[in-house]
Amino acid sequence: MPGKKPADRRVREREPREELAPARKPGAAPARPAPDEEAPAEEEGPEAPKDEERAPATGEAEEEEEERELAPETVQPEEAKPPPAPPPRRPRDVAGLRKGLAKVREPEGLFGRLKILFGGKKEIEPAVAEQIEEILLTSDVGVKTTQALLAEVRDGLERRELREPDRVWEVLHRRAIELVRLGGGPLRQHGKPTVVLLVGVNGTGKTTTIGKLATKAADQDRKVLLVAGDTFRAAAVEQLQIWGERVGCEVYCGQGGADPAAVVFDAVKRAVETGVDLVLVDTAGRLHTKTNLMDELKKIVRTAGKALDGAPHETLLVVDATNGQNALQQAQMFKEALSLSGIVLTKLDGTAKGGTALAICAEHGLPVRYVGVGERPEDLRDFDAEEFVEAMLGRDEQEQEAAA
Ligand SMILES: Nc1nc2c(ncn2[C@@H]2O[C@H](COP(=O)(O)OP(=O)(O)O)[C@@H](O)[C@H]2O)c(=O)[nH]1
Ligand SMILES: [Mg+2]
Repeated sequence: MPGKKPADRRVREREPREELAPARKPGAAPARPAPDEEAPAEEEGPEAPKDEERAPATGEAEEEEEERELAPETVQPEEAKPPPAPPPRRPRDVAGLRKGLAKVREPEGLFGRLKILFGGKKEIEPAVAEQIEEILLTSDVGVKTTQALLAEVRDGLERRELREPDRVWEVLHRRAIELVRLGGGPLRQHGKPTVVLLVGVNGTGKTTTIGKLATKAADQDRKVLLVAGDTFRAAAVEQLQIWGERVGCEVYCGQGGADPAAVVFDAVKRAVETGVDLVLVDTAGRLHTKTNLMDELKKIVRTAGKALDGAPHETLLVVDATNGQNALQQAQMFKEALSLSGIVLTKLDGTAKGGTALAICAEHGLPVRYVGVGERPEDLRDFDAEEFVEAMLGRDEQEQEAAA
């Protein structure tokens, strides 16, 4: 069997932690295997166990009661479900996040432009709705989401029930929170090991996010394994190895050009044997072969499930906030092929627009789980709807007092 050797293994032995991060609350929706897959053909599975060990196709997933306790809150926007309870929260740090979103708050940014528009006005005229719309549309909020965000303001202004700038801010703020509050929360331990797949097009920040997530997990004394599922680009493997060294965790790589699904299968097996808590799988964003990227990713998903029942427990789509409408299209494309459990929105420090988070949440029903606000390991922040909207659209206390 080719591609079985962990080419570069750098291990810093850690005492496995007694207790892992608590499992998700019971009753959360189960992790779903990739949608619309028929029973996968077995020919390509590396040393794959046969059918009975395989993760079921979507149609069978409803019967999987036993998995529910540890399963994530996979978002299924089409189904009517009660809103998930918010996960346990760390203290909010609006000021900290605001530093990362500094561009959004500059005069040419989303917040900055709204602030200028509202500035000094005692009363907002109905016609101002058009200007708010223009600002939202040019800030990557997207057409549908802009309408959703603005409907109540527009209506209120037209009826003259809404006149004061303070109240208009309030409504926008509240609607924005409602749009992005999808109850994702940070990664949870779904069992040992928990396998997480990161997908997304090239350059969005998958490998960097893996490094950041590994740093967080290692800081909590969790044993991490990084897996190089992008086997065709030597640079991709090297980049992951650098993160492995930095974090002090093992990196599992196949031989150059090995079948990524085979590498993932072996890596997950190894993680089970060596008591790893968290497996983070890096994947390709574009292929240098004729294989279709989505087919390859689906195969990785199937193979992970053969190596460990329920794996991958989460599949995160990494999206670059500076990509605007492209980010929305990427979400659509990946959502159609894979069962995504959420979004990592990167490079928010690099955009004055900032509307991508609102648009992805509102249009795709995918919860943002983390936001990237820089290249350092500590620049990955857990996403919290209130904190995010307050950091982006919240006014300074001084301003509010001045307006009162
Ligand atoms: N400013 C900024 N840069 C980022 C962030 N996340 C990733 N990057 C940078 O984006 C580039 C591409 O990231 P990489 O992880 O290689 O993307 P991949 O191709 O998806 O694996 C690198 O230069 C990263 O340092 C972020 O949140 N903010
Ligand atoms: Mg990469």
